[in-house]
Amino acid sequence: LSANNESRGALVVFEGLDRSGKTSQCGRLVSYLEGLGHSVELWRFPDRTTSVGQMISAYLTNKSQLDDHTIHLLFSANRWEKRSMMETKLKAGTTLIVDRYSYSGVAFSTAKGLDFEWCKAPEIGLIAPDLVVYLDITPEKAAERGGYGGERYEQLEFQRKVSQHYKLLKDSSWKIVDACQPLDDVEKQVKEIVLQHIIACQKGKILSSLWS
Ligand code: 2DT
Repeated sequence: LSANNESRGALVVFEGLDRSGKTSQCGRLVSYLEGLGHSVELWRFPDRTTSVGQMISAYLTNKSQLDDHTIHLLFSANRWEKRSMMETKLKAGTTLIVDRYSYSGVAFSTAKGLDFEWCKAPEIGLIAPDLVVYLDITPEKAAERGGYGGERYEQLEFQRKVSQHYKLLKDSSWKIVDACQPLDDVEKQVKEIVLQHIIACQKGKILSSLWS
């Protein structure tokens, strides 16, 4: 995507089961990086603010029913509609901390029984994260954490399947963090890993595309 050696922001994605702590860790990390003077933004997928995002939100809150393939493609479209803004921000030097990305897309849809390669196909060409922080927790432990909300997918049996499918997506950009540790310990590890990657991107690490 970029053939030059210019400093850029890092694309850091958080993945993990529901209740693994992604949202709190992303928030803490962004405050920390801002405090250090970094240019940083917190993003999340699905982005429910767009018109595609509103269709996704209606589906997740059980206000609408959609075929499994259809909703899969909407989640992907929701990333595609943000792709060029993502590239612009990264090239302008802003680090993006992203709560869920294509890995959620594939893990959740394959957990429903859709074909793995079919699920990956619409993600091809999106920007590849520099780092995926996987907050690792067993579905049972996650369920103990104050329970799930009422959205579709927030059920123990389904989360077990998602957990198995996430494991098939692990690649060299992944760092697995034990999310059963106290929040402060998770936070400390996350900060260290992320800072290393931000530095690599400042030194001109090339942006690449999914899936490689
Ligand atoms: P939140 O609870 O984090 O808002 O997620 N999901 C998410 C998918 O099935 N496919 C995707 O591509 C993405 C990004 C995971 C809402 C739910 O949507 C699921 C949980």
